[in-house]
Amino acid sequence: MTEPAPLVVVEGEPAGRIATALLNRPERLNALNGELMGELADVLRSLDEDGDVRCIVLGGSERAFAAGADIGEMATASAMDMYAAKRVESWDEIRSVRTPLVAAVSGYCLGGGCELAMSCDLIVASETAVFGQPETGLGILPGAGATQRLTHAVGKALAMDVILSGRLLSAREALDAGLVARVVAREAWLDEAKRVARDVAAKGPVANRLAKEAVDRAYEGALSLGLDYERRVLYLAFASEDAKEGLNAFLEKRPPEFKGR
Ligand code: DAK
Repeated sequence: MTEPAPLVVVEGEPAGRIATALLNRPERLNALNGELMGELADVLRSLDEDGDVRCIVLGGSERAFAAGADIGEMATASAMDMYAAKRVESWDEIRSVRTPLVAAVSGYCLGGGCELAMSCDLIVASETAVFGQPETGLGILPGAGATQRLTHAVGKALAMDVILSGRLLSAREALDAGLVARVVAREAWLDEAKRVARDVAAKGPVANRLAKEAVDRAYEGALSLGLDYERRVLYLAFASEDAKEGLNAFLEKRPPEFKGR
């Protein structure tokens, strides 16, 4: 019997120092189900514990970094299921990785996918990248940091536009707004992210880990409170009829009919 393909493919480099983790669920545009998130948290934890790895690149495929959390999985979840879900722990583990993380983003980077990219320390984006938080179109709201991290990155006006209206941002718009560090040619998305990672890895590893912590402290106090609040209101949204309608409408490939309850 053949082994199932890993949901996260890890590649090292002969010279050590950087490692690349690529999401590998192409038939679902890397939608983040519980299994993939668990595997990702395990991979990142073991790379974080590997003293030779000084920078990690996290990427998807050329078509999609990730099109969000898995809608099929969420469609059947109650508010209590969400509250109890183990997948929340995977997000927390990713947040606690101390090794610098570079997100290599090509194609769709939506919902939980955009939140995953924002959980990294910097984003290198292909000119094809599309960023967005489509959750409210599904009757739910971002639950893995976008209400806080996107707002910090791009400011209230644009964050409200993206979250409330579903506006998508091109790579250039994301660069101009401060969400993305660099935009590169379509074919260079992964190579350029690795090049940045090698630059990071050439610096003092202790200094870099401490600098990462210090930069995060620029807004960490408010961030923790905000993330906690966001997660709780997401659970509340899952108790609404609108959430059931929005998630099922996506799966049934039809526009949602929200009733506001
Ligand atoms: N989940 C599940 N399946 C997905 C998916 C997703 N997010 N995105 C795409 N797919 C599936 C499609 O259903 C399709 O499956 P088949 O029809 O082939 O069976 C396949 O992937 C290819 O997608 P499309 O056929 O739709 O491809 P297109 O090029 O036409 O369109 C698209 C690409 C990205 C515009 C479209 O697929 C799309 O709109 N996808 C959904 C994007 C979205 O709404 N994302 C936000 C999801 S909500 C939490 C943390 C985080 C979250 C929640 C909780 N906790 C810590 C509690 C996050 C929530 C979200 O991300």
